Amino acid sequence: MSPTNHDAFWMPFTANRQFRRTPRMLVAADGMYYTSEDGRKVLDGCAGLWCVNAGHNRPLITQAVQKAIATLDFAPTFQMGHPLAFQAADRIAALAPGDLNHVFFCNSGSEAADTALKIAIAYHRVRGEGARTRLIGRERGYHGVGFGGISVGGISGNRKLYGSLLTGVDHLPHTLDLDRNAFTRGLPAYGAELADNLERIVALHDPSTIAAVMVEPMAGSTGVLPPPVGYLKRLREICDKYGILLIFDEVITGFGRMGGTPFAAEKFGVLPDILTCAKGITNGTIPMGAAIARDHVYEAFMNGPEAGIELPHGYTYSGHPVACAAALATLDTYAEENLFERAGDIAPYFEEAVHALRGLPHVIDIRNVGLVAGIELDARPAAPGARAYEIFDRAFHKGLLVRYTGDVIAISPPLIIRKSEIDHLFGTLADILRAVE
Ligand code: PXG
Ligand code: PLP
Repeated sequence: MSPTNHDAFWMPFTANRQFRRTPRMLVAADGMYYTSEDGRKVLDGCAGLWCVNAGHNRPLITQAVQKAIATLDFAPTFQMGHPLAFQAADRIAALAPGDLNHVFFCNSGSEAADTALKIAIAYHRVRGEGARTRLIGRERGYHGVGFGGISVGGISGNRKLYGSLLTGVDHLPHTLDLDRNAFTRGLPAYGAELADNLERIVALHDPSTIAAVMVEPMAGSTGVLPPPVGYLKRLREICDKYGILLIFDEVITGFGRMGGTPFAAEKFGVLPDILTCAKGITNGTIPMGAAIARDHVYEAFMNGPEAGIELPHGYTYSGHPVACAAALATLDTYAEENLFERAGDIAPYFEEAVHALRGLPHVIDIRNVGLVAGIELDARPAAPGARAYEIFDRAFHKGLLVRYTGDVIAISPPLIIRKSEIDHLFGTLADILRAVE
């Protein structure tokens, strides 16, 4: 049943008036496909919004959610507990690398980002280094839409309407370098030295004032920027040298997206002090996010009086029973089907397929890692993003859902995608690239 009134829902990150003229409506989903309102099958080329990593309508998850909501619809987690929250935290901690053992639940990637930033500042304060309050992000970084996330984030369009933001924030340069790295397969060879800008920022502000550096191991939302070889290791070294916490925002990169490992941290061999995740944590079914802290971070808080609340922070729905049930069943689904390994195994085929678009009209770069690809187009004069929007819209009407951001088409399918579906996905895109002006 189609709503006739499109005015009441103020749509997020959407051109609301443009949408109302040409609504694109989804009404059902199963496996690799959505069903549109007019009854067409639409291949999901972006796992919803980078979150449905196991594909749609997975029975284990659906049943777990149904059972949970009928058993314990809600339970507070402030000064109370329920078993599913402890079980889910335990499973997530076991999946996370190294001693990332302590899971703070929230409801989205944005809340996870703000939670991690607050933990980082508070961590220094409880250790007697209260002057460490500055946060370092990166140009083009995306950490959601809370005030912390947009301040540390580096997407000007998401910042400029919102006043002075957080103070005491600085930014590393982004790592996109088309001159040296265009059409790289996997991690770009050039750019590790960009991490050395952290030395300069540290020198400018003095290390004693800096709490944390937060980056996406692979910047997703801004248009798929895999990290240059050696870049993340260099960031880790500089953070260690100056006692700065390193936060990886793995909201997109988590849960197998990079192929082969649960998190990018392992894939790239760098352990952050805090790791944030969301999206794939419940396969997109129920809102959930988490900030996961290493032992030394958590333990720094566990020293005051035992009756004192160590971290005055939390959300009504932190560790919501239905979300925890969804998370547990999601992790079971990933494990039963070896989906992280599967993503790693099929990634070379996916890489070939996306790089076959090289040479088509408008394509100025192709970037990929794991089951993510970004296809960068030259912008139409005086109309940035217009060509990518047109491709996105045409794709939808041809039965393919992709994301676009600026003039980058982003592809991040569910990890269950088959070779024939990869062929169809990029074949459709190739046809559209040949057809658009
Ligand atoms: N951090 C990162 C790295 C993200 O990618 C968030 C935080 C925020 O998560 P929530 O759950 O608050 O949205 C994200 C979210 C896109 C797109 O295609 C990307 C995201 C969300 C919606 C669209 O550009 N990333
Ligand atoms: N605003 C008011 C008036 C509240 O009472 C609360 C929580 O009790 C919140 C905001 C925060 O809501 P949440 O815990 O869902 O983030």
